[in-house]
Amino acid sequence: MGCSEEPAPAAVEVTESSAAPATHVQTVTVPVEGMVCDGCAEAIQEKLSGIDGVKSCTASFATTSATVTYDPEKVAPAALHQAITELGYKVAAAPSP
Ligand SMILES: [Cu+2]
Repeated sequence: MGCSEEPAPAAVEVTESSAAPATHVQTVTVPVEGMVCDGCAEAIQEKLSGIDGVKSCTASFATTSATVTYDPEKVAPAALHQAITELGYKVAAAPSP
């Protein structure tokens, strides 16, 4: 009896999905050989960014690598490697699947 201090029910929190809806992307960092300046990195970056399925690409001469965020349903890592090779650079090591 007396006063039952029932805690007020917490307001129902609407959980907003913070993640992007149903987009599966993967990020891979590809070590690139043959870059000699920042321009090389830019060229790689532009080339890879232009590939269908690639969401974004950041190539860096400082780290001699290209970090690519892509949709694996649209583009395979092999295609990324090929694009780099077409530009005259080498993929230092193919990441194991
Ligand atoms: Cu260069």
